Amino acid sequence: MKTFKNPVIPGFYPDPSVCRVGGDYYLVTSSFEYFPGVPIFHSKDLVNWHQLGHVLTRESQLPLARRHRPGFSQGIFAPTLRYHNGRFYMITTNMSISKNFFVWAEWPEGPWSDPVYIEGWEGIDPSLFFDDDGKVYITGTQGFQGEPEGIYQAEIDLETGKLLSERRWIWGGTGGSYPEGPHLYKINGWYYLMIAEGGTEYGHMVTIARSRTPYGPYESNPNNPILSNRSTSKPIQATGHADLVQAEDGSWWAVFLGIRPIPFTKRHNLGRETCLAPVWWTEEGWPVIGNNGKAELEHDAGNLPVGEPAAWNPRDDFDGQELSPVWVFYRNPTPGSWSLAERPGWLTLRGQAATLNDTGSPAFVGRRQQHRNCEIMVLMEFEPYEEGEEAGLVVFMNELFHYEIVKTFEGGTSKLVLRRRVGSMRQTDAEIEYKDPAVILGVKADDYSYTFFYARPGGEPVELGEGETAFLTSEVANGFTGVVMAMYATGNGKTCRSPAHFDYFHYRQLEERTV
Ligand code: 6LW
Repeated sequence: MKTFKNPVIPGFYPDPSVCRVGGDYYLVTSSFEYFPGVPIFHSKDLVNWHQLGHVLTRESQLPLARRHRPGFSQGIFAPTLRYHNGRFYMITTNMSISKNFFVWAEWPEGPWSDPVYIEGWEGIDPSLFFDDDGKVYITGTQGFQGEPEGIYQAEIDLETGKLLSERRWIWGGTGGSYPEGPHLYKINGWYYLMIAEGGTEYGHMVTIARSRTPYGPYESNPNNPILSNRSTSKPIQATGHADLVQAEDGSWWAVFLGIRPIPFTKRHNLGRETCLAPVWWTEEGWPVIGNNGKAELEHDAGNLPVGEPAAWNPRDDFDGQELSPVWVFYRNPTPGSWSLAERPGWLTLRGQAATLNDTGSPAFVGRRQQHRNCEIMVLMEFEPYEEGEEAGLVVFMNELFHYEIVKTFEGGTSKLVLRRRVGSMRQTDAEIEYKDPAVILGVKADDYSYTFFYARPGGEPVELGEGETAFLTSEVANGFTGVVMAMYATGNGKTCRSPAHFDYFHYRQLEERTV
């Protein structure tokens, strides 16, 4: 029996939405305040995914200026991806401006259109459904000012982005909190409305209802939820927010988010990850996801043409003209804050006034931590000679929760410093004088700690200290993201005179890729 392992896309890739075009599958996920936004992946087998790039690559598509207090994810919430009549549509919410919009493209690699904002449509988690009669429905999570919470729907004209009908409440779920994340499908003459309930934490679940007409009345599946790992001791928890797709052989599959708590804890640092499970249909015509409604680390792959995973490339030498799509900025990057051209073969960061603690955009190029056990290492050249200039490596959850190992210029001398911020608690863990321009900085992650080290090029690594993984978890730090490991620089209130150059970023897995 051929099997596959979950998560199929490890690391913070939540709220997956999938569509199939012939033998090709495409998938998008949420990206919150990271830029570019909405990573888009391609697969031939639903199991091995290759990132094509991002859907939202221009600031005009994704303004991320922060309006609210720190520590809470804004930006892009749950997107939906659909293909219709030669066009891909991606619809989502930008929480930084509280607007719903869609973009479209003829090719998944882009170029994607400018955003079409949907006036009169509020809330989150918008989804599109193309009916056989040519009508297009927008379905989303709403319920304001005394209205019942739940799923609302209207007809929409995708050429103009205008609503063609009144919005109507169509279902409130089965009584769980936060009925949200709807997707509508037409299967065998039924309209199926699948949603998430219970909140995106440990009570998360997927429920479904059906009707003969798009607006209902929706009849709830008597066997809801069709997926939930709540109240189990399974290694994958918080499963929910699913999307269905049918393979060419007629089999059905669901992608959904799940978390892998740190063993023996109820905390997770890698964010919500993209998982896959087979879907079965009961005789009464209701779908059941996974192992009788439970998601496992390993599932039967059925007839999926599962290929070999691509070899993991541990190292980026920054030799290309463009950054690989694995890299993201925190909010819209400030022009001049990064460059691959300034020193060819190196990534150059120029520290801005914004620090890691601000709601602006620091000079920051990072990638998701995708494995609980891994090691990252960079070779940095940085010669600060103005007070407060610093550059280094950060293990980042949000601006209130991060640990960093940096080279900085303080009190007239340059030093290596290890420090942490855990909410309002800030601490310097280690400080040593370090004058050489070049330094190797590294972090080794395991289930319970991040261990920081440095080395002189050609020298032995020296440990500077460690910090708990527990504080860099969603349960402690809030928000909807997972840990991002980044190179960064800051002038602590002004632009740095000295650039920081990174020769490579090495990311080594210390465990099997998907376990
Ligand atoms: C998303 C909502 C949810 O909009 O979390 O898990 C929110 N589900 O549907 C952010 O990811």
